[in-house]
Amino acid sequence: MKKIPVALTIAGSDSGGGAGIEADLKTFSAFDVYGTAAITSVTAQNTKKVTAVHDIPAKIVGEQIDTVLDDIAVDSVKTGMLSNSEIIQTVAEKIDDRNLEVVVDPVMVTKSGDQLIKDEAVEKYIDEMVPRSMVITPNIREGEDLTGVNINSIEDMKDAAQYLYEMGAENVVLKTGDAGEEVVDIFFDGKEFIEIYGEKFTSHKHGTGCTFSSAITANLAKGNSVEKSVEISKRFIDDAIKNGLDIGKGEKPVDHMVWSRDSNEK
Ligand code: PXL
Repeated sequence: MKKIPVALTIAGSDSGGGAGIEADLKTFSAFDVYGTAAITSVTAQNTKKVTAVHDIPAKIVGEQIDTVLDDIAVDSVKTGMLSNSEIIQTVAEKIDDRNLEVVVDPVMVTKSGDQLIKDEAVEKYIDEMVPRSMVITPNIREGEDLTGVNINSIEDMKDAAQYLYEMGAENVVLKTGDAGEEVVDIFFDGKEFIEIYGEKFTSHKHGTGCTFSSAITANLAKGNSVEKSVEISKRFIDDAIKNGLDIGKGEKPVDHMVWSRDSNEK
């Protein structure tokens, strides 16, 4: 019998397949990690827009988490779209009851500009999810919304990362600050700031946040440290964007399977 690391994603479904649960499960598979899923919302979505959102009742979200964890030894957990206060409350309770160490991707707005968290839930998200993050992975806009810090420079990014740490997040990856020709991510673990530079991309960005945080989760499931998981995931997401897929007519998706293909197929 084969032993395989297991990850759980607690997130929304993107019917277009590029982001959300679909991205998470593909990414887990790409790292040879077995994926399990608790679905929080169903979105009707393609690469151009979100046309409908249906939130799953919080009780059913909680049941999915409990039922998976009652039977399956899960090595790592991530959260994505948590659209309303009831779902946030339930997920926070499960994290506490089950002593989960979670990668928190603070999903707020899609690349197509559609909001995935209700206005009423933002304060609750800040209060409940930031302090429960083993790793939190906001982009600049999410970093601003979570902290209230206006981010216009690398120094501002470090201030916002420090602030998120003080709010209770154990590790912060604040993504894609402007660094001229390049972009920079700031990694902060409460001790030192690490600047991670990468290419600036202009297309194939659908699913980047979900895929990056899932890659971190998969690497944690395999027993890698947080810092090593972030470093591998940054190289992975850059390759996934660079080799993005010609799917749809809007913001095209990353290639979650990029590291699993023969190079001559890319
Ligand atoms: O932005 C990330 C994201 C998270 N979750 C779902 C999404 C998206 C983006 O499209 O659709 C379900």
